[in-house]
Amino acid sequence: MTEAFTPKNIIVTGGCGFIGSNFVHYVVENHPEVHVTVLDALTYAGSLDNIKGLPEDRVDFVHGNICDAELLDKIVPGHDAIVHYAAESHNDNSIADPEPFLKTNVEGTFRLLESVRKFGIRYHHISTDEVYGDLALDDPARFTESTPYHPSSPYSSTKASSDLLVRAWTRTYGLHTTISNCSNNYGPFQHVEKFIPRQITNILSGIRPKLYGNGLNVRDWIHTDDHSSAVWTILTQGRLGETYLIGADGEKNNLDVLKLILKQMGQPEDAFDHVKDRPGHDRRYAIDSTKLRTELGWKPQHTNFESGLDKTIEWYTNHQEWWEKTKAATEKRYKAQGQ
Ligand code: NAD
Ligand code: TDX
Repeated sequence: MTEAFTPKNIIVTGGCGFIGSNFVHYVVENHPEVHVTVLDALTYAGSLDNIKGLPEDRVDFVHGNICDAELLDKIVPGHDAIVHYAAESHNDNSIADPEPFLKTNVEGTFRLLESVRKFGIRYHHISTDEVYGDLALDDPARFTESTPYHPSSPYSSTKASSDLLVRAWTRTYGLHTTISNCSNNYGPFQHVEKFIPRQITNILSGIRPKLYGNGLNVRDWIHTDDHSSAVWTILTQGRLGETYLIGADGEKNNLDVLKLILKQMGQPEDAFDHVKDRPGHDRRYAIDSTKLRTELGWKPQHTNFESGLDKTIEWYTNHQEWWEKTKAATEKRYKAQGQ
């Protein structure tokens, strides 16, 4: 049994992106003894607005790239853990241009591991269920920690590569690490390129929602606050060297999610367009999170998807100034791809 870890001063990489910024908010609200340094390159997916208003004595911001070893030498000493969220995160972008995914997801993780090795601090690695590939729609199986890796896209193959680096550095150099693989997140601050925000902001902008292929692909949805509480639980109570899957039993196909969005936004249920399917589109993801629940006692709190979706729609409706800056460029990119 590993002793509980009580971090005081953590680095959160990618803390200006969707899930990273929600984690920073979660730590500030729930763990007053912890100071956070956000390290973020502010790519198209990151915005300082996502951490605006957080107390300055609790959160510092460093503008920089995780591939920058000299910068890591300067900022890592004095911290007791790195929680690594920074990534190129969008499958469609990885299909159009894989190179930044290799840089950030593989080389960036390598640089962080080398820094963790040099300064002897704790490391938690954020990963995805997509490393396991996909399941058939009629397969009763779900992913577990022992499912073989079988990634399909440039994005998921770079995430799988980064997980394997963490495992190898842990075994070879004895680093103190944990890994989590989570399912699809939803909630506030998610970039408008992703499925749920894209459809909500399309409707708010008078554009018809866009469904890839027949829409029967299944995703296993979890509210981002539940992801945050799970990561905190694993960071502080997880066994070193272990992987934990995070999921909230939220399987739904894309067509059903879209119909729910249309209904909750007062639109006819057929007011959307079918567009070109994603090449190599994974059919179904499904997480079995028994290990995390039984070993560490974690439970998701936001399991009513309709109510979580309603609040998410409300957030985008009330934060137009947050998303409209990136909306036109995102739709232009999709249009060029026939999506
Ligand atoms: P995001 O694209 O919204 O945010 C990524 C953040 O990382 C941005 O703030 C960006 O500026 C920053 N970043 C990118 N490259 C960087 C670099 N080289 N150096 C420093 N900062 C850099 O991503 P997200 O959806 O919040 O995903 C966060 C993490 O969670 C990723 O590791 C992703 O693989 C994982 N994940 C995401 C989901 C999901 O549903 N979105 C599910 C499971 C796991
Ligand atoms: O306009 C769209 N229409 C559509 O039908 C978009 C953007 C997506 N889709 C479909 C594709 C997927 O089946 O919706 C589903 C969800 O798509 P994304 O939001 O792009 O997410 P996904 O590809 O499932 O990956 C997400 O979850 C796992 C995150 O982006 C990853 O970072 C994470 O690892």
